[in-house]
Amino acid sequence: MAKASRPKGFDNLQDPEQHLVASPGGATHQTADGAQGSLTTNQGVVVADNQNTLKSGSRGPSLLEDFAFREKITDFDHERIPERIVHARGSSAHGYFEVTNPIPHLTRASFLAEKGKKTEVFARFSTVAGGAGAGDLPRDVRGFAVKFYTDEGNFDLVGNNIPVFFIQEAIKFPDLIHSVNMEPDRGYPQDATAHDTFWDFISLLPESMNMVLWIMSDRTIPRSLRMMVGFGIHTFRLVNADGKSTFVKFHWPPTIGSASVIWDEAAKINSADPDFHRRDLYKAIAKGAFPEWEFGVQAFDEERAASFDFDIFDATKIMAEEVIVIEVIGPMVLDRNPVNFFAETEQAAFHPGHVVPGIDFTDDPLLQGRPFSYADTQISRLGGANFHELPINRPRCLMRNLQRDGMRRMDVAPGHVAYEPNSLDPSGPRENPQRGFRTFAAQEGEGETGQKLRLRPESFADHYSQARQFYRSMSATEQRHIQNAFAFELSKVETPVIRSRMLGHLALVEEALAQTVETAIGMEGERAEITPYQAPVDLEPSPALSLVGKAKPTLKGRKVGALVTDGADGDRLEALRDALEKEDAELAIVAPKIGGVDLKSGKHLVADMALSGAPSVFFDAVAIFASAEGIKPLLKNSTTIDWVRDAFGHLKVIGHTSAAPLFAKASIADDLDEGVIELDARASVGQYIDAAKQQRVWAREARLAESDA
Ligand code: HDE
Repeated sequence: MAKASRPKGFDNLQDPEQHLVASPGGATHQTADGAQGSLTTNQGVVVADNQNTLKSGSRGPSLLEDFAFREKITDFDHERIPERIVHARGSSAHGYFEVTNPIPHLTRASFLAEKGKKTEVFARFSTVAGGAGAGDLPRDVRGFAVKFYTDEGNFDLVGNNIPVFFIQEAIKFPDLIHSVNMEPDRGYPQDATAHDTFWDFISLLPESMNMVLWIMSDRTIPRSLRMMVGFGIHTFRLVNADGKSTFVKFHWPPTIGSASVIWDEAAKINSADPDFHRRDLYKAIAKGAFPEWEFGVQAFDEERAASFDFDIFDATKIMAEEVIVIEVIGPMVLDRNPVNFFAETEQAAFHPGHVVPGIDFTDDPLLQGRPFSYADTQISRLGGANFHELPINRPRCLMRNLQRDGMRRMDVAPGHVAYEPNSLDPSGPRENPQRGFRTFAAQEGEGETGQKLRLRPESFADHYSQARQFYRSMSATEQRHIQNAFAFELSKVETPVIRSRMLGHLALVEEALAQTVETAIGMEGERAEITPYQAPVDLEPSPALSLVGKAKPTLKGRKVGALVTDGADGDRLEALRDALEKEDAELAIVAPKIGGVDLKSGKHLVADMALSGAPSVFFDAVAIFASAEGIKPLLKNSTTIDWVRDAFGHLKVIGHTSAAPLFAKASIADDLDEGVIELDARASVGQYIDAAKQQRVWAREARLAESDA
């Protein structure tokens, strides 16, 4: 902002030598002289005094006449709108989707069919269970909702970061959500599945077993929203210009790879920084490290669909990548933060019923229930049917129709008629059979079609085989994490019969899993016997399901924390910084005090974070740059000991200079392994980078587990 246009009084706030003088009202006065910087009421009246209410005498009662005060407080009183009934806590960003490999053979949707076409998008990521102010790292599914503002209307793909769902039928959704929500009599837990009502419901719902295996895996504690895979879940239908239909599943793998935190980290991050994911997304975009995904589809025709050993309309099942490959259509890049959280993130109205020509529904009974629900909820959340007029929800293409009026209508519709057909307004909007949305004329089912039935098809009845396949596709580490997650969650369940029922289900998934969990929670021999409707079969494992197996060796978008003491060797630190920059990774300097440290060279190093507010759980890998003298005060400090012990226990690569006394204090000196690297020469920086690119020292976990046993 040019200095001249800055409101008078701001200058002293920019001045490091500032000297603020308070008024009797307590505030430092900031006033404007021209109309430009003036504060006004909603009616545009310039406010002369924003510090004091109108009173009868300076110490007398306030006057009702003070319209500026009343307006300000009334606005404030009504600032909140109802939060979303699910997915209340979310973070979002703007960006674009660009077609690099068009799919006109599959769809006529222009935003997918034309090479080079760029479409504006708005993506919102969310947790499901917690309220808008809950923490970012509970064990929970993450929402992955994207609004594509296409030139043929808005398409909303409202997905999750897990490719299957808990239930097969829309009518069960309120029950599912009521079971996971805080328990109605006691009002807790705020955002966790680890409680009786959730596991009671799940243990009575065999169709949820596949999803339950996924949510007990590390997918539900993502390292970053930028590193989550998105899935459309349902089978959708694409229709090309010749009217040919193809089934698809939508996918968004992140280009920097997918990664999760460890459960102990999740708990610690949630308390040290409940906004960990939101902050990470915002900061990455602000500094130009734009999150990116490859948007693609698994496509298959009706004939192929009939050959699978599960029903493609059953949302509790995955389509293995080994069976149908993902065809990448192009990148989705998020390159702009919202300007106003409320106007954009809070007021965004996603809706699976928002489809464009070339994209169509299928008979998945879960998908069928969604288009009704999403419009309905916006009416109470956003105060009426005109939510499409809010800037974040408006289509970017021309929108004209004869729908009128209603609460909060903002458009001023011109014209004499609001009906069709009409002869009075020949230039008014008319249907367009060529360009318009036409529902695909699907041949509905066989046999039972035409009868009104409340029935679940037999083809939806295998509830355990894919859960078993998921478990068997995991690495040993991932299997251990699933076992631990079940043990943790079931230990929080207070009613023993619920635990017994879950053990019975786990035995149907995998006997060894049930046994490990049983032992871990001390309930050997207390398993309920469950007779499945359909006995599970052994499916081929799908290696693509393992996050660890699929991890990319990269540091791109990752954050390394360097704990630096007074007297540390700055050259080593700079060598690491250079190497990390080449990998597109970030280095954060953590110092005992936020004021920074004095390096060996005498140079002062400014800190990014103070040790007390930057536990090592914030970082993907760490380094310690110490000096023999500088480390001494830290040896007496439990925060430092925790920093190092946690970094080691969370399987991080640790680079260091002169940190041996700290390892001894943290009781890890005897366990140091290939992931602890002394940064004594330039070559060792390369070694550190190679090790850190592997994300974690997984072998350490097995070793530590063994030594614990
Ligand atoms: Fe949603 N869901 N849902 N859902 N859902 C909502 O809509 C609902 C389902 C998902 O960032 C609500 O605007 C029903 C599956 C996401 O704003 C509500 C059923 C999947 C978001 C609603 C489902 C989702 C929502 C709450 C069973 C994964 C957040 C506020 C038929 C594919 C979108 C709102 C955002 C939000 C209802 C099932 C994902 C109440 C009835 C399956 C990511 O309308």
